[in-house]
Amino acid sequence: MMKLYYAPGTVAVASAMALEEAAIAYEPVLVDFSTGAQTKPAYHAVNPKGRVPALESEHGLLTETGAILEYIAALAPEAGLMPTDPWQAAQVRALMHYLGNTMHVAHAHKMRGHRWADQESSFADMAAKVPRTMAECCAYLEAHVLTGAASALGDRFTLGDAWLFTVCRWLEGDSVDISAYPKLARHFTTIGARPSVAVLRDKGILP
Ligand SMILES: N[C@@H](CCC(=O)N[C@@H](CS)C(=O)NCC(=O)O)C(=O)O
Repeated sequence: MMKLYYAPGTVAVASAMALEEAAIAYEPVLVDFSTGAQTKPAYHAVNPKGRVPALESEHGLLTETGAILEYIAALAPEAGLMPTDPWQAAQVRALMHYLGNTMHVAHAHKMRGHRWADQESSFADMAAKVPRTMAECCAYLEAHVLTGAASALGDRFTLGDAWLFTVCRWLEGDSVDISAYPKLARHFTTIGARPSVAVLRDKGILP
């Protein structure tokens, strides 16, 4: 059985949600951020990046949310987590790349400023800007990306929905009021009501 290394509420939630939606059995393995487990040699022996998620498969370790999600979708095509139409699939990937490369990075400036700077004053400056950069991302998604009724981009749940839901859970902590973005708020509520989300709560993957 595959193992998913996760910490509750992190971007690893998207991978866990995809596994649940694909009905793929997996063993969740907690990486306890409260003790800094992700920085310790024991976890670095598993994932030298010191990050979650990491998916241990029979072939070896897979990291990066985008790669993990696509792997899960490919393992369970019957779950329809990625559209078969090339253009629609590309739209889902465009959303996923935006979430990973822009929005997650903007969010990380609140708690992880040490990745980019050394001085305390730099951390404060970076953290102070997070509500604005995250709000700008929300405004962009609201105006230019969210076109679907039941999901972000259409009528079917896709990998993009799992990742978008995961990132939107961070908005309150980033002092962004999701209700200012009606399509995003509706998406958050709709996806949050899925049975897979309840399962993640039961398993402690979603706080
Ligand atoms: N590009 C990676 C980013 C993974 C990442 O940064 N995960 C965060 C949690 S949301 C983490 O493990 N942080 C631990 C740390 O910075 O110490 C992905 O999308 O999977």
